[in-house]
Amino acid sequence: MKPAEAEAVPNLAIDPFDKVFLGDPYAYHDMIREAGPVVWLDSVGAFAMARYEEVKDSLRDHETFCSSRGVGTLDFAKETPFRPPSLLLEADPPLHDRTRSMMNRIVSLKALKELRPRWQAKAEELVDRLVERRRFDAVKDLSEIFPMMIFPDTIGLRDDGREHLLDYATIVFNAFGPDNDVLREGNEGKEAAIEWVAEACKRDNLKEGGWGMAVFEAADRGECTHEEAERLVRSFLSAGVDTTVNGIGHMVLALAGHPEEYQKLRSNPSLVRRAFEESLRWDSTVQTFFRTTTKRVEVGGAEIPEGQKVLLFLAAANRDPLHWDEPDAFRIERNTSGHVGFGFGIHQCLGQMVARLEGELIGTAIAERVASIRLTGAPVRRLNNTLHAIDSVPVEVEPA
Ligand code: HEM
Ligand code: OVM
Repeated sequence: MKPAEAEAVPNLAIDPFDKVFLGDPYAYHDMIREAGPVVWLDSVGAFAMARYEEVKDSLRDHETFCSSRGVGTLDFAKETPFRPPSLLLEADPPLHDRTRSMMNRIVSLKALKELRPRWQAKAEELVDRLVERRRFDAVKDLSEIFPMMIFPDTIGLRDDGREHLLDYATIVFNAFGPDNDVLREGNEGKEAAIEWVAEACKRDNLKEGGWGMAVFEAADRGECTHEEAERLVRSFLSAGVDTTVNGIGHMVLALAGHPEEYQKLRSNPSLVRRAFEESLRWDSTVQTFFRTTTKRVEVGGAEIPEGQKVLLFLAAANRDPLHWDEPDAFRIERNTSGHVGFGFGIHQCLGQMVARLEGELIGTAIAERVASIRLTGAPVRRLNNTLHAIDSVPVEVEPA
C-alpha cells in the first residue's frame, strides 16, 4: 500500500533487489542519494534513505525506527517470518538490551585476547601455504577458509556439517529482501542448512568451553531462558561467518586492485586495521537493512507515516560525498570513523571486534609475506539480497 505521503518525495523505479543493481550497486546509490534525503521505491513499496546523515539519524532513533517488525521487507506485525525472530537483530528494548548485554559479556575483549594467539597461528599457517602456491583464489582458498578455521571452534560447534554455515547465511541474508529470483536461485538446494543449524544450536550439540555453551551457562544463571539461549546461539551462526568471509574477501580484492595502497600497507603494517575498516566502508558487505516506523516522523522535510518500511542503504551512506572526502577512492590512510558498515546505535554489530581481529590477522599475515598481489582474472560476484558478496578473486602473489 502506497501512502499519500509517498507522493511528496521523489519516486524511483529502481529495484534495489534486481540482479543488475545487486551486482554493481554504486551508480544506483548515487542516484538515490542525489534524488533526495528520502525517496519512495515503487518496486519494494517502501521509503528509502541513502544519505549518511539521515541513515545514521534513523539508526540512532530506534524508538521511531524499530527492528522488532523485522529488518527486511517483511512486516512481522502482518506476516510470519521463515524462522522465529532474532532476539538481538529483530528485537527492540527492553528485550534487546537484556539479550545484548548478556551477549556482550561473552564476546568480550578478554575473550578475544585469549583467542588471538591461536587465531594468529592459523592465519599465518594458511597464508604461508598460499604464498608457497603463488596462484590461488583469494575467496575459495582464503576468505572462505579462514573464518571456518577459527569461528566454529570458538562457538564450540559439532564437527560434522559445518559446511552448512555458509548456506544458512545465504538463506538468512536473502530473506531480508523480497522473494525474488536472487533468493530462489541463491537458496536452491541449501534447505538442509536450516535443520542443521537448528540442531547445532542445542546444548547437547555444543562443546564445553565455547561461546555457544557460555550462552547456556548464562541461562543457568537466570540471565535468559534456555529457549532464548538456543536462539541467541543461532545469532552467532547467522551473522558470524558469511559477513567476515566477504569482509576479508573485499579487503584482499580492494588491495589487489589498488597496488599503491597495498605498498603503503607493506611499508607500514600498523595500517592494517585501517585498511580493513576502509575496505568495509568502500565496499560494505552488509549493504542494507530495513526498519519499520512506530509513529509518524519527519525526515529531511519528508513525512513518513506510522507502520512504514524504510530501507536504509548503509553502503551508500558510507560513500556519501556530503560526508566523505572523495568517497569512491579506496585510501587505507583515511579516517573511517563513523562509517556504518557495522551499523550504528543499539544494534551496532555484536561481532565487530571478532571481524576486526580476523581482518587484522589475515591482513598482517599477507603484508608480512607478500610483496605484491596481482589479479589473474575477473573477480566473480555472488548475488544476495543483503550482502555484497564475492565468490572468486583469482590472484598471483609475489613472495616478499
Ligand atoms: C549486527 C555487519 C560480523 C553478529 C550487525 C549490523 C551490521 C553488521 C551492519 C547492524 C544490524 C542492524 O542495525 O539492524 C557486520 C559485518 C561483519 C559482521 C560487516 C563482518 C565484517 C559479525 C560477526 C558476528 C556478528 C563476526 C558474530 C560474532 C552480529 C549480531 C548482530 C549484528 C548478533 C545483531 C546485534 C543487535 O541487534 O544488537 N552486524 N557484522 N556480526 N552482528 Fe554483525
Ligand atoms: C541474528 C542475525 C542474523 C543475520 C544478521 C545479523 C548482521 C544478525 O540472527 O541475530 O546481523
